[in-house]
Amino acid sequence: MMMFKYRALFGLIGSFICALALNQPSSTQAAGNVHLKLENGDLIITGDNQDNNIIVIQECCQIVVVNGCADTTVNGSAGRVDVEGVTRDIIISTNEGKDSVRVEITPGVAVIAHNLKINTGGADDTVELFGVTVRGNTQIQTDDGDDVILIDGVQTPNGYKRPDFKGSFSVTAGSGDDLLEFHNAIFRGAVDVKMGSGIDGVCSTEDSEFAAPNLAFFDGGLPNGFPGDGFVAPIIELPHITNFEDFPDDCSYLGGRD
Ligand SMILES: [Ca+2]
Ligand SMILES: [Ca+2]
Ligand SMILES: [Ca+2]
Ligand SMILES: [Ca+2]
Repeated sequence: MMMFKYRALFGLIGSFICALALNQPSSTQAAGNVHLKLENGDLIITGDNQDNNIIVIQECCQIVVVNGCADTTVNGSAGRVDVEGVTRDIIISTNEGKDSVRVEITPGVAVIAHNLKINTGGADDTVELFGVTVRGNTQIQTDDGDDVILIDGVQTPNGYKRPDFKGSFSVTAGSGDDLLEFHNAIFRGAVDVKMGSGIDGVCSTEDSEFAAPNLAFFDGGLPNGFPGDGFVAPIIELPHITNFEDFPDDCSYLGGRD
Protein backbone atom coordinates (compact mmCIF):
# COMPACT_ATOMS: atom_id res chain seq x y z
CA MET A 1 0.00 0.00 0.00
CA MET A 2 2.82 2.35 0.73
CA MET A 3 3.92 2.41 -2.88
CA PHE A 4 0.52 3.54 -4.10
CA LYS A 5 0.24 6.31 -1.56
CA TYR A 6 3.73 7.43 -2.45
CA ARG A 7 2.90 7.62 -6.13
CA ALA A 8 -0.22 9.64 -5.51
CA LEU A 9 1.74 12.17 -3.54
CA PHE A 10 4.60 12.67 -5.94
CA GLY A 11 3.24 11.69 -9.35
CA LEU A 12 2.74 15.29 -10.45
CA ILE A 13 4.95 16.84 -13.04
CA GLY A 14 6.44 20.29 -13.27
CA SER A 15 5.57 21.16 -9.74
CA PHE A 16 9.16 21.88 -8.66
CA ILE A 17 8.23 20.35 -5.34
CA CYS A 18 11.11 18.41 -3.94
CA ALA A 19 10.23 14.92 -2.82
CA LEU A 20 11.35 13.45 0.42
CA ALA A 21 13.44 10.44 -0.40
CA LEU A 22 11.49 7.33 0.43
CA ASN A 23 14.40 5.60 2.09
CA GLN A 24 15.48 8.44 4.27
CA PRO A 25 14.28 8.94 7.82
CA SER A 26 12.33 12.19 7.98
CA SER A 27 14.89 13.64 10.35
CA THR A 28 17.60 13.33 7.71
CA GLN A 29 18.15 16.41 5.60
CA ALA A 30 19.52 16.12 2.11
CA ALA A 31 22.75 17.97 1.74
CA GLY A 32 25.93 18.24 -0.24
CA ASN A 33 26.52 19.64 -3.69
CA VAL A 34 26.13 18.47 -7.25
CA HIS A 35 28.46 19.76 -9.91
CA LEU A 36 27.31 20.29 -13.50
CA LYS A 37 29.47 20.06 -16.57
CA LEU A 38 28.50 20.31 -20.24
CA GLU A 39 30.87 18.33 -22.44
CA ASN A 40 30.32 17.70 -26.15
CA GLY A 41 26.59 18.09 -25.65
CA ASP A 42 26.47 15.71 -22.67
CA LEU A 43 25.25 17.07 -19.35
CA ILE A 44 27.30 15.45 -16.59
CA ILE A 45 25.86 15.80 -13.08
CA THR A 46 28.16 14.64 -10.29
CA GLY A 47 27.21 14.46 -6.63
CA ASP A 48 29.42 14.19 -3.59
CA ASN A 49 29.45 11.67 -0.73
CA GLN A 50 26.63 13.38 1.17
CA ASP A 51 22.88 12.73 0.79
CA ASN A 52 22.13 14.53 -2.48
CA ASN A 53 18.57 15.27 -3.55
CA ILE A 54 17.93 16.63 -7.05
CA ILE A 55 15.21 16.95 -9.66
CA VAL A 56 16.35 17.02 -13.29
CA ILE A 57 13.87 18.34 -15.85
CA GLN A 58 14.31 18.14 -19.61
CA GLU A 59 12.65 21.30 -20.85
CA CYS A 60 12.01 22.38 -24.38
CA CYS A 61 14.71 21.86 -26.94
CA GLN A 62 18.18 21.68 -25.47
CA ILE A 63 17.56 23.01 -21.98
CA VAL A 64 17.85 20.87 -18.85
CA VAL A 65 17.01 22.28 -15.43
CA VAL A 66 18.70 20.88 -12.34
CA ASN A 67 16.99 21.68 -9.03
CA GLY A 68 18.70 21.21 -5.72
CA CYS A 69 16.24 20.01 -3.10
CA ALA A 70 16.31 20.37 0.67
CA ASP A 71 19.87 21.55 1.37
CA THR A 72 21.51 20.17 -1.74
CA THR A 73 23.24 22.90 -3.72
CA VAL A 74 23.89 22.97 -7.48
CA ASN A 75 27.30 24.29 -8.50
CA GLY A 76 27.60 25.67 -4.97
CA SER A 77 24.34 27.64 -4.91
CA ALA A 78 20.84 26.93 -3.65
CA GLY A 79 17.97 26.57 -6.12
CA ARG A 80 18.00 25.71 -9.80
CA VAL A 81 20.45 25.92 -12.65
CA ASP A 82 19.34 25.94 -16.30
CA VAL A 83 21.81 24.30 -18.68
CA GLU A 84 21.51 25.13 -22.39
CA GLY A 85 23.01 23.11 -25.22
CA VAL A 86 22.29 19.60 -23.95
CA THR A 87 22.17 17.78 -27.29
CA ARG A 88 23.22 14.33 -26.20
CA ASP A 89 23.31 12.37 -22.93
CA ILE A 90 22.27 13.17 -19.39
CA ILE A 91 24.75 11.39 -17.10
CA ILE A 92 24.06 11.47 -13.36
CA SER A 93 26.43 10.05 -10.71
CA THR A 94 25.57 10.85 -7.11
CA ASN A 95 28.29 8.76 -5.43
CA GLU A 96 28.00 7.68 -1.78
CA GLY A 97 25.25 8.87 0.56
CA LYS A 98 21.47 8.35 0.53
CA ASP A 99 20.68 10.07 -2.72
CA SER A 100 17.39 10.94 -4.35
CA VAL A 101 17.22 11.58 -8.09
CA ARG A 102 14.04 12.42 -9.94
CA VAL A 103 13.94 12.93 -13.73
CA GLU A 104 10.99 14.55 -15.48
CA ILE A 105 10.33 16.18 -18.83
CA THR A 106 8.12 19.04 -19.87
CA PRO A 107 5.29 17.13 -21.56
CA GLY A 108 4.57 17.76 -25.20
CA VAL A 109 7.77 19.58 -26.07
CA ALA A 110 10.65 17.69 -24.51
CA VAL A 111 12.46 14.45 -25.15
CA ILE A 112 15.75 13.39 -23.60
CA ALA A 113 17.93 13.74 -26.68
CA HIS A 114 20.11 10.67 -26.40
CA ASN A 115 21.05 8.42 -23.48
CA LEU A 116 20.02 8.70 -19.83
CA LYS A 117 22.53 7.21 -17.39
CA ILE A 118 22.04 7.26 -13.63
CA ASN A 119 24.39 5.81 -11.02
CA THR A 120 23.45 6.48 -7.41
CA GLY A 121 26.31 4.58 -5.77
CA GLY A 122 26.33 2.96 -2.34
CA ALA A 123 23.75 3.46 0.47
CA ASP A 124 19.94 3.56 0.19
CA ASP A 125 18.95 5.61 -2.86
CA THR A 126 15.76 6.56 -4.66
CA VAL A 127 15.46 7.03 -8.44
CA GLU A 128 12.23 8.29 -9.97
CA LEU A 129 11.45 8.69 -13.67
CA PHE A 130 8.12 10.40 -14.28
CA GLY A 131 6.63 10.58 -17.76
CA VAL A 132 10.02 10.64 -19.46
CA THR A 133 10.72 9.92 -23.10
CA VAL A 134 14.29 8.80 -23.75
CA ARG A 135 15.35 8.74 -27.40
CA GLY A 136 18.51 6.71 -26.74
CA ASN A 137 19.34 4.10 -24.12
CA THR A 138 18.49 4.20 -20.43
CA GLN A 139 20.88 2.80 -17.80
CA ILE A 140 20.17 2.82 -14.08
CA GLN A 141 22.68 1.49 -11.57
CA THR A 142 22.07 1.75 -7.84
CA ASP A 143 24.90 -0.33 -6.32
CA ASP A 144 24.84 -1.31 -2.61
CA GLY A 145 22.05 -0.38 -0.20
CA ASP A 146 18.27 -0.84 -0.24
CA ASP A 147 17.37 1.13 -3.35
CA VAL A 148 14.01 2.09 -4.83
CA ILE A 149 13.45 2.76 -8.53
CA LEU A 150 10.02 4.09 -9.45
CA ILE A 151 8.86 4.69 -13.03
CA ASP A 152 5.42 5.97 -13.88
CA GLY A 153 3.41 8.22 -16.15
CA VAL A 154 1.97 11.58 -15.23
CA GLN A 155 -1.22 13.49 -15.83
CA THR A 156 -0.63 16.57 -17.96
CA PRO A 157 -2.96 19.28 -19.31
CA ASN A 158 -2.81 17.40 -22.65
CA GLY A 159 -3.60 14.02 -21.21
CA TYR A 160 -1.72 11.15 -19.67
CA LYS A 161 1.97 10.90 -20.54
CA ARG A 162 3.51 7.43 -20.40
CA PRO A 163 7.22 6.78 -19.88
CA ASP A 164 8.65 5.87 -23.29
CA PHE A 165 12.04 4.17 -23.60
CA LYS A 166 12.90 4.17 -27.28
CA GLY A 167 16.30 2.50 -26.97
CA SER A 168 17.47 -0.21 -24.62
CA PHE A 169 16.68 -0.13 -20.92
CA SER A 170 18.80 -1.60 -18.14
CA VAL A 171 18.78 -1.72 -14.36
CA THR A 172 21.60 -3.05 -12.17
CA ALA A 173 20.41 -2.88 -8.58
CA GLY A 174 23.37 -4.49 -6.80
CA SER A 175 23.33 -5.86 -3.27
CA GLY A 176 20.68 -4.89 -0.72
CA ASP A 177 16.88 -5.29 -0.80
CA ASP A 178 15.92 -3.30 -3.87
CA LEU A 179 12.60 -2.48 -5.44
CA LEU A 180 11.90 -1.72 -9.11
CA GLU A 181 8.36 -0.53 -9.65
CA PHE A 182 7.20 0.50 -13.12
CA HIS A 183 3.78 1.33 -14.49
CA ASN A 184 2.37 2.37 -17.86
CA ALA A 185 5.79 2.31 -19.47
CA ILE A 186 6.61 1.52 -23.10
CA PHE A 187 9.84 -0.42 -23.62
CA ARG A 188 10.67 -0.38 -27.33
CA GLY A 189 14.08 -2.05 -27.24
CA ALA A 190 15.96 -4.63 -25.21
CA VAL A 191 15.37 -4.72 -21.45
CA ASP A 192 17.97 -6.06 -19.04
CA VAL A 193 17.12 -5.94 -15.32
CA LYS A 194 19.50 -7.45 -12.77
CA MET A 195 18.34 -7.07 -9.18
CA GLY A 196 21.48 -8.58 -7.65
CA SER A 197 21.79 -10.13 -4.21
CA GLY A 198 19.30 -9.36 -1.44
CA ILE A 199 15.53 -9.86 -1.23
CA ASP A 200 14.48 -7.77 -4.20
CA GLY A 201 11.15 -6.93 -5.71
CA VAL A 202 9.90 -6.09 -9.17
CA CYS A 203 6.46 -4.60 -9.33
CA SER A 204 4.46 -4.15 -12.50
CA THR A 205 0.75 -4.59 -12.84
CA GLU A 206 0.61 -5.64 -16.48
CA ASP A 207 0.05 -2.06 -17.57
CA SER A 208 3.37 -1.68 -19.42
CA GLU A 209 4.18 -2.65 -23.01
CA PHE A 210 7.20 -4.52 -24.33
CA ALA A 211 7.74 -4.11 -28.06
CA ALA A 212 10.44 -6.81 -28.03
CA PRO A 213 9.46 -9.29 -25.31
CA ASN A 214 12.05 -11.82 -26.47
CA LEU A 215 14.74 -9.28 -25.65
CA ALA A 216 13.44 -8.54 -22.14
CA PHE A 217 15.39 -10.17 -19.29
CA PHE A 218 14.53 -9.90 -15.60
CA ASP A 219 16.93 -11.58 -13.16
CA GLY A 220 16.21 -11.56 -9.43
CA GLY A 221 19.68 -12.82 -8.56
CA LEU A 222 20.46 -14.38 -5.18
CA PRO A 223 19.10 -15.71 -2.88
CA ASN A 224 17.41 -18.72 -4.41
CA GLY A 225 15.71 -19.98 -1.22
CA PHE A 226 12.75 -18.75 0.80
CA PRO A 227 11.56 -16.02 0.73
CA GLY A 228 13.56 -15.11 -2.36
CA ASP A 229 12.94 -12.36 -4.85
CA GLY A 230 9.41 -11.30 -5.72
CA PHE A 231 7.71 -10.28 -8.95
CA VAL A 232 4.15 -8.98 -8.88
CA ALA A 233 2.11 -9.76 -11.96
CA PRO A 234 4.84 -10.52 -14.49
CA ILE A 235 3.58 -9.89 -17.97
CA ILE A 236 2.55 -13.24 -19.40
CA GLU A 237 4.41 -13.08 -22.68
CA LEU A 238 7.80 -12.30 -21.14
CA PRO A 239 9.80 -15.53 -21.43
CA HIS A 240 12.95 -14.52 -19.57
CA ILE A 241 12.02 -14.02 -15.91
CA THR A 242 14.58 -15.89 -13.81
CA ASN A 243 15.62 -16.24 -10.16
CA PHE A 244 12.30 -15.00 -8.79
CA GLU A 245 10.72 -17.33 -6.24
CA ASP A 246 7.78 -15.36 -4.96
CA PHE A 247 4.84 -14.01 -6.97
CA PRO A 248 2.69 -12.07 -4.52
CA ASP A 249 -0.47 -10.16 -5.46
CA ASP A 250 0.49 -6.86 -3.93
CA CYS A 251 3.56 -4.69 -4.46
CA SER A 252 3.68 -3.68 -0.82
CA TYR A 253 5.11 -7.09 0.10
CA LEU A 254 8.10 -6.69 -2.15
CA GLY A 255 11.67 -5.71 -1.48
CA GLY A 256 11.69 -6.77 2.15
CA ARG A 257 9.23 -3.95 2.90
CA ASP A 258 5.97 -4.31 4.80
CA1 LIG B 1 25.79 11.47 -2.78
CA1 LIG C 1 22.56 2.44 -3.61
CA1 LIG D 1 19.53 -6.43 -4.72
CA1 LIG E 1 17.98 -10.86 -5.30
